[in-house]
Amino acid sequence: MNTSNRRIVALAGGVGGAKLADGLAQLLGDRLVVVVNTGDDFEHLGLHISPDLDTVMYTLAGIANKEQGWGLSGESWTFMEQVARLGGPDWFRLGDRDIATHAIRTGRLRAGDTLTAITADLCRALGISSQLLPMSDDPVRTTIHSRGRALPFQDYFVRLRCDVPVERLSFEGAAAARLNPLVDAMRGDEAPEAIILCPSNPYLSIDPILSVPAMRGWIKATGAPVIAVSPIVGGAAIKGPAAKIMQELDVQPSAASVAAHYRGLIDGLVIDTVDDFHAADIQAMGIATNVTGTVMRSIDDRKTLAESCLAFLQAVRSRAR
Ligand code: FO1
Repeated sequence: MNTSNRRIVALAGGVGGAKLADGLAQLLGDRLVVVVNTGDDFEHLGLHISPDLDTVMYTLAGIANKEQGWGLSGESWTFMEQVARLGGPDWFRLGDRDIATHAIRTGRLRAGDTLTAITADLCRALGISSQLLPMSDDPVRTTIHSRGRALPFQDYFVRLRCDVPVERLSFEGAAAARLNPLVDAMRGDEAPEAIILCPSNPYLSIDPILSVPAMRGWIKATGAPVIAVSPIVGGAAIKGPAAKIMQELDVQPSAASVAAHYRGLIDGLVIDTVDDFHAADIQAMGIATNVTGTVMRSIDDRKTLAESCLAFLQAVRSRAR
């Protein structure tokens, strides 16, 4: 039984990350801080869109569209129908109710509020007790380099449906981006008890967070045990292009490759039971393993995986002592 009141930090991007964050939120409530990727953010139809912040926010609020993997459940699309009728860009679809989030966020950003403050207010309005923090209040934009072209993230992901080979990724603006001040403040007595890298795409969702220059130093300085959950199960991604990108970058899509990707940063990796045979190789990298079911089909699965992560963190921590 964990009786500590210290916070647990989860790093998360899209759907997989949001699901585990939800499981952790069910167990931890206001002890959970989710640091969210904003490398996917962009401006569309004059609105500032923060897809990963919204995916995590809607998931924790229980209002996410589960089939689609983004946006709100029970959504209507009259705005998009009219955009299409007027000949506007309709490749990136904004639902009628979803637009309320983007309009409020955009207006407040233009008035000088920070993404952190706006996110906190949106979460409060949606009854979320966990804290969601953008990785930085400064702009960082994930860019895909393919066949001599530099593609903004949503062009690659939505407009081109990831159907071009990834040769390299860059995170524009990262060099100048400051760590979210509320993350930076979690030091000393306020340092988190543990850090969890959610089963988000390592290249598209977690690397942008780690690209913020002060992020890795902050993680080390907390002294907290760090674990990750592999988003690669049986050589394939549960959702999204992670395995495809790994192949394009000449990396074998496997849980062992995820361990190698995070080597030096993580103390432990949660892998699926079907990947049990990778455990010895991962342990040889100095990374502890926890083999369990990692595919989250139901809301209960999210909580079960979160429980397994918290138990694993206890074991990793006592190993380090
Ligand atoms: N993903 C799509 O595949 N098609 C869309 O039209 C789309 C619209 C959209 C609108 C708001 C939002 O917050 C997310 C949206 N997404 C859409 C998802 C998003 O592009 C990606 O899932 C993430 O950026 C990757 O994590």
